[in-house]
Amino acid sequence: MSEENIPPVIDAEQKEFFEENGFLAIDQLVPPDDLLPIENEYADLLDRLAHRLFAEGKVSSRYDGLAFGDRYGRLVGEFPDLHRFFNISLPLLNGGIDPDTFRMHSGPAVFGLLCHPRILDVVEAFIGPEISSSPVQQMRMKPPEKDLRSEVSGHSNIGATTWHQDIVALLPEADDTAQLTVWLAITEATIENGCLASIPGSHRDGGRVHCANAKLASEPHVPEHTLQGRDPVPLPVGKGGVVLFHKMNVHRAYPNRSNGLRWSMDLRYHPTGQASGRPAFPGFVARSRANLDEVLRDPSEWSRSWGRARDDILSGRYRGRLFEDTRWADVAVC
Ligand SMILES: O=C(O)CCC(=O)C(=O)O
Repeated sequence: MSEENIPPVIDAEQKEFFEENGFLAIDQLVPPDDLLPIENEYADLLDRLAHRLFAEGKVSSRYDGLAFGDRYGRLVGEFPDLHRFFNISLPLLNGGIDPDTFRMHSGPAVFGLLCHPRILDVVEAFIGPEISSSPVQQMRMKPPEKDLRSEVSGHSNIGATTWHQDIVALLPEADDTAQLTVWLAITEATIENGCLASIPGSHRDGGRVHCANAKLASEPHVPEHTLQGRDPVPLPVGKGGVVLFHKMNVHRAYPNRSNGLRWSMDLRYHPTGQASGRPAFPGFVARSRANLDEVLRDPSEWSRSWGRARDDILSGRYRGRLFEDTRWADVAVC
């Protein structure tokens, strides 16, 4: 689709729809050509990691010559922690951190998408022009579910995502933050390959009980029985499409039942000056009319800020919890 056919901003009807339902799907937003830098950056990263893991004896092959999605699927099948090296956040761990796998990726193509003008135009329509990019963000690269090792299939960065509200992993400091989730499809998202689904209007019901996941504290879920009578709406979007969520909206992602990679980023934004809910991790000012000097334009500085956060956590200089993991559980319901 050519650039001029893509609707540039949110209209009144879309805004009303979001206010009523707590989500909004936009089938096309980022032109697919603008996804080439991230595809190339990740292909290079995968190649480097394939060489390294093979040299270290952690995988049986480099899987040279396979297409990107197949190669990633084969490597993550043998070395499940690989997904952390591709994520755009440090791992959500409140303890038991292993420095070897306490990793992330913060390359310039990621920064380019965090600041993509079309994304920021949409965000501005909802929260105004003083926009901070929240560090509450994830890269989700999901191989076909059938190829996943059972111990990692419950991890939502590579497997299906259970019902949840985005507020659940934020520290209480962000209770009043107007956080907007922008979920971006790097590959087309379909019902078959694991698109999102949302419960319309659920953002108006308040905080819900989220049951703890005994193996993965970062994966609490709203139990299905508390959602009876609420019909979910599947949200397929094209490559470069986005889905917006209010932080109280209940949503999930279906499992990837296709034979190919399902790849997305979830990005979050809030008005500058409000708390992100994850103070250990660095956000930045992505757009401003009032304070142009505060806008971060240097991808290297953004990357260094994550490096400093990692050092602070590993050295023990940062002593707080990295994410909320207990607040929304209720044993009587779970
Ligand atoms: O892509 C996914 O699996 C889940 C994304 C999600 O739940 C979110 O962006 O809040």
